[in-house]
Amino acid sequence: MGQFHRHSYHDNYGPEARRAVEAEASLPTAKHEEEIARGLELGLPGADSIADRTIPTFSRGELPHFAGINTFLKAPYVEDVRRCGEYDVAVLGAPFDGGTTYRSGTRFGPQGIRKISALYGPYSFELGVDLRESISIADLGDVFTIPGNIEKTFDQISKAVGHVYASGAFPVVLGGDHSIGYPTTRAVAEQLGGGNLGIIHFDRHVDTQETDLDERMHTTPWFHATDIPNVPPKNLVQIGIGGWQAPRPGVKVGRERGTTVMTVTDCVEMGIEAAAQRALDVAWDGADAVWLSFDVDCLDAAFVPGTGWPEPGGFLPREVLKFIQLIARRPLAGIEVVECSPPYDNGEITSLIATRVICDTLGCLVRAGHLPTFKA
Ligand SMILES: [Mn+2]
Repeated sequence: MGQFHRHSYHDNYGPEARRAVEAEASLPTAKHEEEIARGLELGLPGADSIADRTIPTFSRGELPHFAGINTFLKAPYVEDVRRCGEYDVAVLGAPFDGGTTYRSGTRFGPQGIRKISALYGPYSFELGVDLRESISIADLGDVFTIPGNIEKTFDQISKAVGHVYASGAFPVVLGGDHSIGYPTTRAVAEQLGGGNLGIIHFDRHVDTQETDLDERMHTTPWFHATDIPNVPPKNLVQIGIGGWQAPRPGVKVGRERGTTVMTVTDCVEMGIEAAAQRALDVAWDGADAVWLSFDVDCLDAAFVPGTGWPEPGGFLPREVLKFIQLIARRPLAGIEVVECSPPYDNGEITSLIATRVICDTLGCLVRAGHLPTFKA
């Protein structure tokens, strides 16, 4: 070790790369080795001609990335949802697009996100985190949504998210259109013993009107969420709002209720660091927990063709990823990623950014020591 390694660390990398390379050296490999042993046991040792004896006959686990069954990050499919509390993180799909008011297709969001998530391993270079070594992830499959009945679907989603949250597993909800933001936050709010829930909401759209087309739709979740006594509008921070798709009734409600709105220009001009701090200050002001609701359309339309209401002028991917790193300095109650519509996607790019946002959120929470959460 000694001189040679220290020399290579200190002289050959940019500052972030150096931290990343140093972090990697301290990551364990125990879970990876367990996965290989499990693969060889369940999938049989590879054929005699395979020189690498870690390769099984049947693909089990991460490799090859194009093989296997599409759960999120190839996490185990946990069919018995009563067992979700045995895991640190539980992924659940909410395949519902009955709240969409233009393009549909987000009922296929969970499938699209799971499919492209196979591209990812559990390790992030810059974050210096290996999810496989740090946390256990279960994929619970999807909530049984009711096409054409938004209210019954809300009840199903609330029951599912409430079950996961109560189990102690960190909920990751794969949308679905943004109408699901109401039942997800309703479920968490019910379990805070009267304590307040804050919401950090990334979107180009305010989604705060009472009804749209005479019903509760994907344009209305935060009106109804902030009607819940312990989800006060003063703890709702809306990031990236702007463009030609913001209905005036929603703007009026936000003005009356005092939600915090930051446009893309606000965030870029004050700097992502200051904007993220403002978001944390607002969401956590007197709150016991904070939910992250991420609409992929907060990104510029160029990056998210597969979404219901694409709008130019949004964030760059690196801006939202920076935001997430900063927000995850504080714990989260859970995350939903919504409005990913694979039928309109190109090259799975929208599903990929949805996957990336989830993985970065988990990685940052691990790095900050907020995952795994303590379980009694
Ligand atoms: Mn939106």
